[in-house]
Amino acid sequence: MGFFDKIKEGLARTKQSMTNKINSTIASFTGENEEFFEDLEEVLILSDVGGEASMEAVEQLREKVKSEGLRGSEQVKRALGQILAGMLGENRELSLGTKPSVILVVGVNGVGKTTTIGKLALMLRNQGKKVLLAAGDTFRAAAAEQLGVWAQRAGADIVRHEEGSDPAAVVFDAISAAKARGADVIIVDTAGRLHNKSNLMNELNKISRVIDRELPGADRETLLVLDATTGQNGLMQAEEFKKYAGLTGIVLTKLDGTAKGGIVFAIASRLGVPVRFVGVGEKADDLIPFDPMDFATALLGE
Ligand SMILES: Nc1nc2c(ncn2[C@@H]2O[C@H](COP(=O)(O)OP(=O)(O)O)[C@@H](O)[C@H]2O)c(=O)[nH]1
Ligand SMILES: [Mg+2]
Repeated sequence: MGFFDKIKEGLARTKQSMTNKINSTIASFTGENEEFFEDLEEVLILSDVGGEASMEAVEQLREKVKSEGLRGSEQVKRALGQILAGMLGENRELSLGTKPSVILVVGVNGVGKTTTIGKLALMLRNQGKKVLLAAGDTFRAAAAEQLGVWAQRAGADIVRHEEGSDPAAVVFDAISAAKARGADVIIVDTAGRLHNKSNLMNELNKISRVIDRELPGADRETLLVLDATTGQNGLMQAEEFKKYAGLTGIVLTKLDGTAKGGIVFAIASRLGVPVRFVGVGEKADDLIPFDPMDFATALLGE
């Protein structure tokens, strides 16, 4: 299945709801008419785009309709697609130039961190990279076991310690192992207990210091995994992590499970951190590199 079809399939629920509503609102366009713009803003807000981003998109559209003299729903739809894509920012690949480089994966419990790491490991393996996973969620033995299953599936190495051990020590050992074995990328899994926020942030800090010290100058990505079905609540978590963990990207999971794909726009406008991948299912190949234009087109497409 092509890349684009996969987005469209993953967005099936969103398309049924958000896309249909946007398209039927656009179909009602009969020239500059305040009611049309209000309806459109409401549809965007109901689709989790968020108040601010919805207002901004509609404002831009209002101006475009006026300045370019747009007529008819096809022209308006094309203009909205460009505006929405523009709001999502530039597409950028992960920087993983150094050997080894590091991907630190953070986020609260249950959002899909471990699953995403498995999918990423497979994607990188398919690009010919040697991948090593660090089982930094030492809170439950089951977490390292789950990561072990993914390591096997993806053909990646794994470094794990006993339940309850220090995650920073796991990362230290993973870095030594990666150097010794010539691994290209280390992907670090972490625990996500937010009920004890300062504890969690301290733990992430300690991991970060170990990476700084053991791999100075190495390329590092810090990806926050967010569950799309949690809607606007997820954004509050994201702001916390942004403050303490210095994010370089977002992975938005479970986009297959929500009718409100608009959360992608709220993330871009509120956080200013680019969405790098979207998860559209539980299988190994259900992770898609995020492309703003493709996403906007798929969202508005037939
Ligand atoms: N439908 C769907 N389920 C997902 C996706 N990503 C992860 N999951 C499921 O979400 C649950 C929690 O995932 P897990 O990786 O253990 O989350 P973690 O606690 O953050 O490590 C599991 O049942 C996963 O299969 C996704 O993109 N779509
Ligand atoms: Mg996990």
